[in-house]
Amino acid sequence: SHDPFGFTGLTYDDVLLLPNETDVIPSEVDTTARLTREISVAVPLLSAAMDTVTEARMAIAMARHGGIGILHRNLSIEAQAQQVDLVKRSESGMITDPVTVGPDATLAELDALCGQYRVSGLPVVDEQGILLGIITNRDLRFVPPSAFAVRRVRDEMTPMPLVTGPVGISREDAAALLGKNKIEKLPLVDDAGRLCGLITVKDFVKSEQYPDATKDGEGRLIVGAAIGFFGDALERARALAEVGVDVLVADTANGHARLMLDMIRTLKADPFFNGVQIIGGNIATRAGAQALVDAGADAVKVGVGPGSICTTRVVAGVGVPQVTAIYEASLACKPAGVPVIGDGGLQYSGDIAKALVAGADTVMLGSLLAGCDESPGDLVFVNGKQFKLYRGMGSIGAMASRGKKASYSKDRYFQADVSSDDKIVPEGIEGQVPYRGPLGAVAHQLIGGLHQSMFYVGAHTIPQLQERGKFVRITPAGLKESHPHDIQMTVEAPNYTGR
Ligand code: RVP
Repeated sequence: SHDPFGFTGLTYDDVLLLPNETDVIPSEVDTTARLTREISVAVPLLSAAMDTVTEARMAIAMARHGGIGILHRNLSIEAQAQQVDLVKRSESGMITDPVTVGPDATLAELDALCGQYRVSGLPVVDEQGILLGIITNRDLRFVPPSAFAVRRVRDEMTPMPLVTGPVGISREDAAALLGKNKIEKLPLVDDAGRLCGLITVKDFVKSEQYPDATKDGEGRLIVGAAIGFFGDALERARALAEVGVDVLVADTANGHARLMLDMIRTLKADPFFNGVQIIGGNIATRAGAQALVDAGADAVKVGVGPGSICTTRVVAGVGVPQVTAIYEASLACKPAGVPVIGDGGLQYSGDIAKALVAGADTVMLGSLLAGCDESPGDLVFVNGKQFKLYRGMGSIGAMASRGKKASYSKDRYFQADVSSDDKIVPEGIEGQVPYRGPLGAVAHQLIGGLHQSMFYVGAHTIPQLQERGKFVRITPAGLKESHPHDIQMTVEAPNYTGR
């Protein structure tokens, strides 16, 4: 007869990877992984779609370091589309649709635009798109700030003739032109003098600085964005696709739901979304993963309740310990060639390799990234130490409408119909994590840890890691032995701050 208690679920702290014969040098491993059916990443990390983790700044940083950021959806459609736009414009081989300014704009308006897009200057065009000149911070250096409200772009810009390039110019020729003329921006114009593109020195420098960056066919950074699965979700998906989103994540706390499967089928059937990869989630069982695979998902995201800020397992008593959940999902995904994303519950760099060996292709991180400079929110000081706020998308703070700002987070927990904030049943909490500095430093430790895992296991690549990696189950005594023990830590390591 059927065993009502099923099988035992294990998580990261229940297992370790066995060391193996190795000829691997940690710095030489290849961590390329499959994010979706069609997109690979140099580094198997995603930043979580949470309003204290991923907005444009984090997404840009994640893509530069070889992973990808998933923009959260606790904001209006317009505001989220704007975030996608910011990432897609942040750097590129050639900007085909550059942000421009008109000659009659005030310098204050110009300044606001430059701030919004984090650029140092803009091409100036008339209403027909004809290039009139260019204006950069070099032109503004001697303009007193008091004059910004009244002086206009046409008075301060460097007017045509400028050094320009033809449409379709090669990367090498563009670099040569920039260098020869000692300029930072090269507008591309057609025969009629219309602005058709822009190439900037910054983009060349960035591609040398970030050789692993995750980029699309046009050299722009790749970005993902979360959408819901009913209501205005389709409208949101369209708006995001229109501004060039690469990956849509149909995101709920229970992805094994009919509305979710319908949503994925709808997106996959609509030719409008041909160029966009669709991720479905979250699930924590083999059957849940199979349902998403059958609906056509390009990747399956796994995790019910492992998140550091999540209370689903105590509020609802539901979930599957994450290593087992990943393994179970992989049983459905592997044969179909659909990548698995292990979402939530990772506390240390060593958990990344454990997730991959269990059957994940990539992992999604919340708490490990929420303390970075690039995550939204300000630093808070507590007893002289620096922290950043981090909250679950199912927390009261994220789900309540509180005054003017609407919350789009409730439907993640199927509570969109709850009309008053005090009727919300939260499935997450609000807290703070230690401040960790720039993502670059954090990512270096996380990826460095993965390199060490691969060295110990004897794997040059992620597929080898998955094939050669074997677990040993441990006891609470083994876990105690694994962490520093019987000593008082006097110096914090950059990758270990205690338990
Ligand atoms: P962690 O990395 O352990 O902080 O977990 C992050 C993940 O937790 C997210 O990617 C998401 O799947 C999940 N999450 C987000 N909000 C909540 C909640 O309020 N319960 N859970």
